[in-house]
Amino acid sequence: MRSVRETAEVQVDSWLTEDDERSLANDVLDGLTKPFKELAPKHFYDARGSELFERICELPEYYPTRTELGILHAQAAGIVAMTGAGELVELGSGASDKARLLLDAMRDAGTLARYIPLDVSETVVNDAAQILREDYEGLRVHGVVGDLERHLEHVPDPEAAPRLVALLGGTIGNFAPGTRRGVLSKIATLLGPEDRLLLGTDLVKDVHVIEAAYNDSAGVTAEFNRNLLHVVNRELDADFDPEAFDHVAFFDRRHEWVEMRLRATRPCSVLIAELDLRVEFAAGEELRTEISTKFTRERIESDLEAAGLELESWFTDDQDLFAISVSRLAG
Ligand code: AVJ
Repeated sequence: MRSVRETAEVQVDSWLTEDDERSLANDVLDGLTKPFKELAPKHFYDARGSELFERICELPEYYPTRTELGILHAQAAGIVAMTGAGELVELGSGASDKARLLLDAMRDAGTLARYIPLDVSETVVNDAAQILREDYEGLRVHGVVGDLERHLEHVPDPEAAPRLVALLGGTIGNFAPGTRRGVLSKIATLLGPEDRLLLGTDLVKDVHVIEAAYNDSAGVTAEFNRNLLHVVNRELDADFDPEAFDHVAFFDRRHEWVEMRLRATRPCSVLIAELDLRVEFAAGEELRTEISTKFTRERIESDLEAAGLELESWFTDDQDLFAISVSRLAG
């Protein structure tokens, strides 16, 4: 006889293929041979990069994480009451402290059934699955290891309870406007009529506040930025001297985004052995490593609308630093 235990079950599916493992190689080949060199920010997050990002979140200058947590803390119960949600789909889940606030609210409301974290890091998904299953009795976890630009169709179908699909932390701000609309449209396909999208976005504000958040005095963001070169060195057998690059971060008012760059302080000739590629940097030449968009409510509403979504609630902090919007399929 098979013993049936009344405990939660965990399932984790990985959709990453060998091609995806080549994605750094492809991005480096493409990005470092462009007239203005660039690399995608998703490659920051190896183990050391993830650790540095967690340290960034604790810096006094870096307001987004703690502000978003404060908003969630204040609003989670209301959001769950308003939606009746019993399932959380978290895209780019990372460390699961934000998920916990929503799962707590669902547990308190008696609706909690399932958690579906999606992240490119298998470790992140496995760890979240393991820890949350232990902490929430009866919770089922169905993890998806994949890229939110390409693997959303592998998010399991909804069950009876309404779901919240959450894209928090301001991650959506990493995408350029056109890509962003595509991502939001794909996310909309995960929603049924009773489901909601929770989107965390950093807001346009005093440029000094924004720029300080990306130029912290302890230099953690600079290390995080340079870590990208360590990733390329290790993964593609390259010989970047990360110390030859300065961290640059500034707010571009016209595009309303922060740009992070790495600036060569001297001429650098870099061999990327695995790609059989030599890349030359002139002294002062810059490599763009990230954009981080700062939003207005109008911009979010129009992006949502373009994706077939309708803004339902707008939650912010008392200084209007950061916002969590709740939206649903346009009726
Ligand atoms: C994780 C993309 C939201 O854009 O603020 C923090 C990453 N980069 N400091 C952001 C980041 C530099 C962060 N996101």
